[in-house]
Amino acid sequence: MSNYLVVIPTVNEFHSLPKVIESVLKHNGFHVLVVDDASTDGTPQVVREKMSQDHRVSLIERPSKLGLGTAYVAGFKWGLQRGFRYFIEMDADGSHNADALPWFIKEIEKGYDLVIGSRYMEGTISVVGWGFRRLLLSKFGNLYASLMLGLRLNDLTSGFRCYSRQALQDIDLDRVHSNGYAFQIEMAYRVDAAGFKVHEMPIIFYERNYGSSKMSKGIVREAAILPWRLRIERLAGAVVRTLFGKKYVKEISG
Ligand SMILES: Nc1nc2c(ncn2[C@@H]2O[C@H](COP(=O)(O)OP(=O)(O)OP(=O)(O)O)[C@@H](O)[C@H]2O)c(=O)[nH]1
Ligand SMILES: [Mg+2]
Repeated sequence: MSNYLVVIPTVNEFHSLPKVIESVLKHNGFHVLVVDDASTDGTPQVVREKMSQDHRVSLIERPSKLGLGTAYVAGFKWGLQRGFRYFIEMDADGSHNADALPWFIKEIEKGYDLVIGSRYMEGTISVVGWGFRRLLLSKFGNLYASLMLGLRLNDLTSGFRCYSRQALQDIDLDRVHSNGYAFQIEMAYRVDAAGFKVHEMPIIFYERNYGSSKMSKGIVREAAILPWRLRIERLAGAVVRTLFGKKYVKEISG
């Protein structure tokens, strides 16, 4: 199967979503799944209208704002059940340019399992419309997470990325509990820890023009704590492996 699923999580993205969906559908082989969390501005209606025009558009509606991470996990499981080969994460607010989609496929088909669209490659910053404080927070967050987890990646928090089916099948999505930026960090960590190849390619990120940010102080706090949680998990795994051997660890982790 040569189909690629673009998963777009939404909360009140009525103004930008139609354009984003159209920009994805311009590319052959790409399907769109919107995972909406109880938007009140007519976002699901926009998706239903698109669904009536194009069979490549689908919608999952959830009853309340349950978080970005669980929205993606629900979308990935939906796509795995339907046999999609590659899975792309994309924001609904216009920050990610769909022209990069074929490039993600080109890169991942070189033999990677996660390709991250990076804003910070080779010492450059390709972000349009951010102030100094926002940029500093993002750069510092990335440096902190990559050093803590020993991952040599420039943009761990980027939400424009592409996974192989194999990676999503193997990492046990039920173990992923974070939301927000932490979700992006945790997914990259788990894909890498499972022995899959992670790669970055350059993208340009544009600050949203419409709607409002869903990010909060809680989400920044979650991202700050996550690397510690993952390190403790890794340490606990190593201790159990030393005490009981590899087989036992495999059995308890299923
Ligand atoms: N389904 C769902 N989608 C969410 C949730 N939180 C955020 N989103 C969506 O996830 C995408 C990224 O969220 P944003 O608020 O744009 O986060 P951001 O890009 O870091 O912040 P901005 O600079 O304000 O754009 C958008 O498409 C949101 O609508 C959530 O709890 N559930
Ligand atoms: Mg955004």
